[in-house]
Amino acid sequence: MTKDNNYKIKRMVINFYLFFILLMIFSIVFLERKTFAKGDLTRLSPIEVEVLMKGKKGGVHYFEPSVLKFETGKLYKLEIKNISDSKHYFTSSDFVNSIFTRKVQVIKGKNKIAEIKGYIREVEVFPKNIVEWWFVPLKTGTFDDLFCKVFDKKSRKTHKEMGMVGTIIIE
Ligand SMILES: [Cu+2]
Repeated sequence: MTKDNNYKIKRMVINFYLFFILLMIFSIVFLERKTFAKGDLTRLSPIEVEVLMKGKKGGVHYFEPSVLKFETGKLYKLEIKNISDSKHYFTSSDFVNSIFTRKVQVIKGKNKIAEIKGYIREVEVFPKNIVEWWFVPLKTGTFDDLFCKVFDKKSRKTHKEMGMVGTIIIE
């Protein structure tokens, strides 16, 4: 009877220590992560923003929405989705001069097929494809120079002339 009780007490003590050790490990990992995110802005989980490239050859071409808003110091994942029948450019030199690009990811279907790192000046997306632009805005401003430079052979105009322009606001 006493042997049995001794054994139970021992087990309880061991369990208590195990629980305590696990708790220590979890708190260390959690605190480490917090410090890490605080120091490295690119390691934050991104805020997802979507912009669609829409239109029809010979008709209209446009960005939806045509106004994009961001805030400095936050990590964004801008999903540029071409859901039209033409290729499109996402070009804004004021924008690229005001951000830090972490990476650009190329998505095919549901799979990520490429990751490009370094300074990015503009992005071209082919029909029915998605490109993700991961960046941290650094400078505030209102930039009216977003446009698409592709030439529409049917209408003999550029997409910009047909309305494919936009504004990027960094607050
Ligand atoms: Cu276009």
